[in-house]
Amino acid sequence: MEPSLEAIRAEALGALADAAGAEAVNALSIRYLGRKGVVTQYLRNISSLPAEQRPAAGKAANAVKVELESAMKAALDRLAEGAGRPADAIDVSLPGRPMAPGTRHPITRIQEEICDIFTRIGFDIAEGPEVESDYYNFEALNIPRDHPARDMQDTFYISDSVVLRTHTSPMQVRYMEKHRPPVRVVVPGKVYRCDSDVTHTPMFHQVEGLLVDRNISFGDLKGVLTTFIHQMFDKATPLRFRPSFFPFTEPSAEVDIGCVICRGSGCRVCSQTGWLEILGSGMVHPAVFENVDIDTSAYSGFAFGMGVERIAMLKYGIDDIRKFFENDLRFLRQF
Ligand code: 2U9
Repeated sequence: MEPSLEAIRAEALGALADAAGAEAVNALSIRYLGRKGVVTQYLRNISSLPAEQRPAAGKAANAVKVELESAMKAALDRLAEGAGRPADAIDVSLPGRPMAPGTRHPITRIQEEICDIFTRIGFDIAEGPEVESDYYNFEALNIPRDHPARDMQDTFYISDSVVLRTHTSPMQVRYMEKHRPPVRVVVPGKVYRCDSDVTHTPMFHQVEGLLVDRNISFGDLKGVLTTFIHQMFDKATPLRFRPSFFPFTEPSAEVDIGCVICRGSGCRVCSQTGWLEILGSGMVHPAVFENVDIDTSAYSGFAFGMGVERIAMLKYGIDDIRKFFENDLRFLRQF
């Protein structure tokens, strides 16, 4: 017995649903709709039916033929769409790409290391504006009008009375305006000077400290800075205090450590002296205290300042400061 039109239709659609690729669909198209295909054969056989049955049988068989043709075409379109998927389509089954976690910049690390040592011995941390008034950057710090630091060659001027701060000291003045003694504060941050060579960049980082209380002496300054240097470098690092001058401290001293490269015997880095200058310091000048209304008969204090890049260069043995700012990952990944 010949299969019914409905059985042919169901079988063809079932086989099409299972077809895995374009080749299988084309084979089904030939099997059902080709010259000798099942549907074609069925249509031919209609001519042998009684005349009154032919129109209805022809109409039903043609409808199945059209339905199968369009189902085959739709299946081929679907498969072609899958094969031609754009190359950048996301394949959610692939493992994720690992993200490089990144590291802190060596200058950030050293700056944090310096601040951590001081916070452990009771200092607060304060930060201030990088665009600063002439008053806070110079005037309040007893830096006279004719001082070379005020020259255009040394300072970036925004206007006659506004500068890019040349040190973090202005923030210490601001801090004393808001906090009465006892004051113990370190100020990290970016500072700006018109200077550029292997050991100077127009922007660099400083950490400055200030301690003000009753009965503070130069001995306290020496004790705090010795503790700091022995924690930052090595417990056995030799150091010396050398007389110096800063307008905002009196007396003033620079602090040297035994050369970390040659251990004191003399080399290119320490200019054959065996010593490296590491920070500046001194007892806060009475004129600075007067500007912030601190009674110099009751209080005294000391201050110090250091360049973060210089400390990093000595600690890591780097001979060119510009390496810190070129953002060469081969350099930065070493830290
Ligand atoms: C106030 C009073 C005094 C901070 C000080 C230095 C000495 C010093 C330099 C070292 C290298 C800066 O990075 S550097 O160029 N700093 O030598 N700084 S005493 O004295 C102060 C600060 C604030 C109110």
